Formats: sequence, C-alpha cells, structure tokens
Amino acid sequence: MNANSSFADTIVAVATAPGKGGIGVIRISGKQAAFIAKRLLSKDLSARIATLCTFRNANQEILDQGVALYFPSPNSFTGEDVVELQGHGGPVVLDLVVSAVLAEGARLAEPGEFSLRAFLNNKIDLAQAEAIADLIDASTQQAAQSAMRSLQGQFSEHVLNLATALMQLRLYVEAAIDFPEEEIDFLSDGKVLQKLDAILAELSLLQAKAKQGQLLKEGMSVVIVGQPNAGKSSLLNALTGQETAIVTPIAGTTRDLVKETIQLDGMPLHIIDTAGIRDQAEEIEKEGIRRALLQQDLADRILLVVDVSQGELTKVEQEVLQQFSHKTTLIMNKIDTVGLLPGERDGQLYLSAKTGEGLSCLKEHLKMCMGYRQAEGATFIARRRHLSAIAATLQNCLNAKKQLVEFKAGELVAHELKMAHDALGEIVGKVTTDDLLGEIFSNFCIGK
Ligand SMILES: Nc1nc2c(ncn2[C@@H]2O[C@H](COP(=O)(O)OP(=O)(O)OP(=O)(O)O)[C@@H](O)[C@H]2O)c(=O)[nH]1
Ligand SMILES: [Mg+2]
Repeated sequence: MNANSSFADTIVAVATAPGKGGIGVIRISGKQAAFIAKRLLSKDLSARIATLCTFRNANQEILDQGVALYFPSPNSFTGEDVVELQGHGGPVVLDLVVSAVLAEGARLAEPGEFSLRAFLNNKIDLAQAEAIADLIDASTQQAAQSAMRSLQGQFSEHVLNLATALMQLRLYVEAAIDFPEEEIDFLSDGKVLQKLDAILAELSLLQAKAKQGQLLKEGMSVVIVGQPNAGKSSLLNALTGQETAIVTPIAGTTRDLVKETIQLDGMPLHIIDTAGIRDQAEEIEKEGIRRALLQQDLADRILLVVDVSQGELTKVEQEVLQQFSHKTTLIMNKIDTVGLLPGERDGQLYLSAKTGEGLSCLKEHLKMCMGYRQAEGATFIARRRHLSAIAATLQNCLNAKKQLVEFKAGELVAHELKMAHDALGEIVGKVTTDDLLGEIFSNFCIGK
C-alpha cells in the first residue's frame, strides 16, 4: 500500500465484523463523504448528531433504514470528513449499501486504510495505530488493557519524553562542538555524562515494560518432546485442563503435532505436543518425529518429558539436552509411580501429569523463563519492532557514553546521539518508510 498516492479518494468499508449482527456499521471517509451521504440519505446531516434516515441507491430504491452520523474534518477518526451509517447487520444488506456508496464515486478501503489516514493526518502516532490492531487481536484481558494504555498514548508519551531528553542532550553536545575552545570543558564538566546516565536508566525501564507488553501480545511457545509413552500428551492435557490430545498406554500414539493455546496469568502460552522420538518407527510416525524435531528450533522453550522410573537418560534425550541446553527444561514425569515429591530440584522439574502434582511449579517456571511478571500493572502493548528500536537506541547511547568517557570525542558522541534519537523516533513514526507503513497497516482488518 502506498502511503500517499490515493489520499484524494473517498473510501468506504463495512467496519463491523463479517456475518450477521444486530447492526452493521459502514464507514465513509474523504472529501466526498458528506456529498455521498446527502445523495444516499436525501437529508442534510448535522455534525455529531445521530439522524434517523432511509438509505437509498441512485434509483431511489430503499436499501435499509438506520442512523447516520457525520464527523466533519478535522474532528474525526481519520481527520477527514467521515460519515458512519448504522444499518442492519446482514451481509447482503450491508453489501447493497456499500455498492450504492461506490456508485457515487467512493472506492473500497484497503485493510488498515482508515488508520493509515489517521496516522498521516497526525490524529494518532504509529505506536497508537498499532495498538488499535493489537486491541482488536488481544487474546487475554491483560493484553487488551495494555493495548488500551498504548492507544491512549502512555507508551508514546514515554518514548516522546525520552526523545525530547535526547534532543536536548544533542543540542548541548553540538553547541560544545561549535565552540571548539570550550569543547573539552563542556564534555568533561560531568553534565553530559549525568544526563546520558539518566537517559540510559529511563531506556532500561522502557525496555523492561515493552518486553512485558510484547509477551502479552505474542506469548510464549513451548514444545513438548520425549520418548513414546513418557506422558507428553498427558502433560498437554493437564496444562489445558481438557482432553486435548489422545492418551493411551500404546507407544507411538501421537503422530501429528497437537497445538493448543492457554493463558498463564494473562500471558498466552502456545503449547505443541509432538510424536515420541524413537528409532524403530514406521513411515507415518517418522514424519511425526521429523516435525517434532523441527519445532524444537522454533520454540521459546522445550519441555523434555522423561518417565522418572526409567533410570538413565537415553542417547536421544541427552542429545536434546545438549543441543538446546539454553532453552530446555527436563521434566521428570510420573512421580506418582515412584512416590517422589513434586517440585524443582537440580534444575529438573518433578511432576505427575496424571495427578497434577507439580503442575503449578511448572507454570511458575515457564513464567520465570520468559521473565513474565504479572504483578507489573502499567505495561503497554509492544511489538518486536518496538523492542528492536529500543535496543538500538540503548546501544547507541552506550556507544555515546564510551566515546565520551574514554575518548572525549565530541563529534562521535553527537553522531551516536543522533542515531539513538532516530532509532527511538521509529517507534512513534517520526522516521518511517513506505515499506514500513505498508507492512504495518496491511495487517489490519478492512474497515479499521
Ligand atoms: N501413573 C502415571 N501415568 C502416566 C503419567 N503421565 C502419563 N501416564 C500414562 O502413560 C501412558 C502414556 O501417556 P501419553 O500421555 O499418551 O504419552 P506420550 O508421551 O504422549 O506418548 P506418545 O504419544 O506415544 O509419544 C498413558 O497410559 C498415561 O496414562 C503420570 O504422571 N503418572
Ligand atoms: Mg502423545
């Protein structure tokens, strides 16, 4: 989607979810919105007043009856003239009204085009636009509340305050460079370092909150692997609290990947159960094992399930532990059969998928692995894009500090600070490219 080429068009889309509903909302935005509404409704609309109307096409056939709302520019969602038609929520009747609007010269909106226009008209910044999509997509209450905080601008405000502090520091350093005879004094009087340290501390705080927000949005992925009959599917079922996967005493029961998402105190947990890994497998099972091994690379965490009564780890189990030592948890399952206590010992988790003992310990362990802290109230939703921008800003500030402390190199301090400032600006959209905008807004639903 090109950000500017089609800005002159008036766009239309059904804004409510597809399917049947009590009402359905059609949104029209652009210069022709009021004119088109007049043609359809044969009525003049007053700004921000609900008006009961009959919706007609160009042949004066009655299509629907409903309420029309007019939001004149600039006081609308997009910043343009906007008309919203609230009719009956049936797909056919909504299509008829949209067709009538198209016949009057509007065109269908692309996904996210209303939000893109809101962004380009400075009604919202980029982080807020993303928060709209994240609010709609939220899979837990915590994620929805965090998205709402981002939408209200709390995340952007934090970012903008930091950007202002960085700007002021840049001005200070650049002024020092412009007066070379005083440069050394300026840079060594401690003020720059003090301000830089304060910015670094704030950035770390922002990073911590954004990480929580990203977890709320994307969650944690966990893959359960192990030998046949170790109790992998039983563990999946214990975590979901349902008979999600088939459990039998027959080795080789699970062949396909079984996927389920639950929430762990607000954090989405994507769990994948896999085929037991063994050498003597027939063709279907072999394919299952191949898929299981692939998942190990992708997961945030691998749960290697072992029957606690089996004794020594097998070669396959040792290989998993070695190859993925940084992200594997060894689960000693079936403690009920040997009378062991549940809990975490020597980095291993003892539990029983059958009785549920030790399950809460596993849940705490998973949260801890991701650094998820539910108690932290005021997180805001964040995306990978935001996290990498914050990381880049931090790195540039650290480089600036090094140039300052070790080399007193004013020019290079200024350069690093400029890079930091630009990286931070990407979050709210002060620095953007058409590609980035296309990528972000094309993932929105139509009508947003
Ligand atoms: N006593 C006891 N039995 C368990 C426990 N966990 C699983 N089992 C039993 O072990 C057998 C195998 O369990 P599954 O969950 O199907 O094992 P799996 O690892 O998914 O096996 P495959 O799909 O064949 O790879 C079943 O009979 C389960 O009831 C446990 O904690 N305690
Ligand atoms: Mg299984």
